Amino acid sequence: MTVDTLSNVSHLLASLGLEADNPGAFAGTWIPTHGERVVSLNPATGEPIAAVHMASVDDYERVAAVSLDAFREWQTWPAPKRGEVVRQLGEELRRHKAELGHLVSLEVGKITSEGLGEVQEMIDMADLAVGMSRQLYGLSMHSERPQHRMYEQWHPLGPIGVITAFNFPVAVWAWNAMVAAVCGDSVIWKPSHQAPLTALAVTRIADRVLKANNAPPIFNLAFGGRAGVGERMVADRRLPLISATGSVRMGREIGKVLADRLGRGLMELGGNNGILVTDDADLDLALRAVLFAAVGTAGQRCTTTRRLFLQKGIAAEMKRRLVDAYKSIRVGDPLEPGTLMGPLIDETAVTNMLKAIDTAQAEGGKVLAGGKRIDRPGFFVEPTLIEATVHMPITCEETFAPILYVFEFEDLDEAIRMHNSVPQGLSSAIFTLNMRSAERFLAATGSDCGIANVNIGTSGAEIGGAFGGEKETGGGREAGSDSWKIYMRRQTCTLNWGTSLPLAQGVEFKVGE
Ligand code: UN1
Repeated sequence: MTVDTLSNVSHLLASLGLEADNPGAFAGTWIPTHGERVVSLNPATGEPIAAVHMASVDDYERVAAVSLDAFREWQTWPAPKRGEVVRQLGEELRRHKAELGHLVSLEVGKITSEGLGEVQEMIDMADLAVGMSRQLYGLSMHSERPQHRMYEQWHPLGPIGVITAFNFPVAVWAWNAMVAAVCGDSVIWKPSHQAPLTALAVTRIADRVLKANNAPPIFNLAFGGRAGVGERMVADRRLPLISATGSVRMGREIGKVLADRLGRGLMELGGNNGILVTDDADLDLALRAVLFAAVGTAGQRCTTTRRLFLQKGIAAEMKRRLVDAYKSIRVGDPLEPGTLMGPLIDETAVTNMLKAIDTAQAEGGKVLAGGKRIDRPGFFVEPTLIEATVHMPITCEETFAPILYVFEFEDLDEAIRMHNSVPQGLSSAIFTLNMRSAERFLAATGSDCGIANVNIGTSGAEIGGAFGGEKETGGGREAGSDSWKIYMRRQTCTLNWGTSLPLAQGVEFKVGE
């Protein structure tokens, strides 16, 4: 089915098995929920799409019990067999890419190509996880004792709690769920308050694949509030790992609860990502990259470029070109071809953006482009460029909106200092054609972020690498590389196949001599 044939919303919902009113809890089957009714709005019009009934804490208990049982069985499946189920899930998502991408656009306002990209990110994660299912390697070590063998192995961990945000309503679940599944874990998903429908649609698809394979119900869902389901889930000792994407404030609250029960946390929190552009940079490339990274997804990615550092020699020209480009960005219906920027997610997001612009101006910033709400239904704003200095406190904050603060610098050391002076540490980039400048940025004394790019913007990371950031971004790593390790428990095994009992460190303990 193509996007064109799905222009009718009820047709789209029906094609994904959704109704006008939906239960917001899945525990191997959809269960009646007892919480508040939440209407998911189309941020491009402010109109309702469909409603979901939240799970209560009691509903959550049912979900958790089913997830624990599912885990107990699933952990006994060989990892490559688990991978085969994930492979089929990837295939099923491929089949539904158009509808799911369209629903992402409708529910969170992403432009068509980004809505489809979001689904592609899930498919890519499935493919990656299938490969991982045969590569969950442990090391073997040389024992210091004769006739001993020492090695480590990785076992499934348990039911994993996954809390996602509206801006990547399904891809971030896939980062966690696909990997957790091949690792032998079950997943309880608490999707965003602002994007429950895409989560429901994906859970339906995943459930079909599990049932077709006679697999236990490892992909469950509890759509609930932060207070209530969220708090219960984070405090739930049956869940050895909580993976949470959201604000620094949310991460701090979760971190405290996890610290108290000594649970594992995988945090992907705020970013305040910067791009440095040096005098020798390819400015055409830099301009295109800054635009996608600062304006794409209406500035609502954790990897969005929020700070731009321009070297003095090119600063005036880059600003001029940026102002022209900002004025020509097509803002509007995200599903219309040619639109580059859709709406913000809701009214609060608009208010927060306008407040940040006011604060920036009060702190001495100068608006170079944009700065206003667009007068039409929905939550549309102008992409905004603000000339700033690092002494403005607002530039240390993440405002989830398309505001780009522009700074100037003389030399690279100064730029790196300015760049690293914020509390967040997710993504970073430098535009330069000078090898020394590039390496300076990537050195240990360079960018302090979890992601550092050269001649590429801060957003749009590939899933093959480990994704996450340092400092207040929370330190978690998801998706590729060896991120799978957090979803498993490591066991160090030492096996004595000899006839004596030598002790490590040369300790003697001879009983009866
Ligand atoms: C997020 O905004 O929470 O690198 C994740 C990117 C995307 C993921 C963003 N692949 O921009």
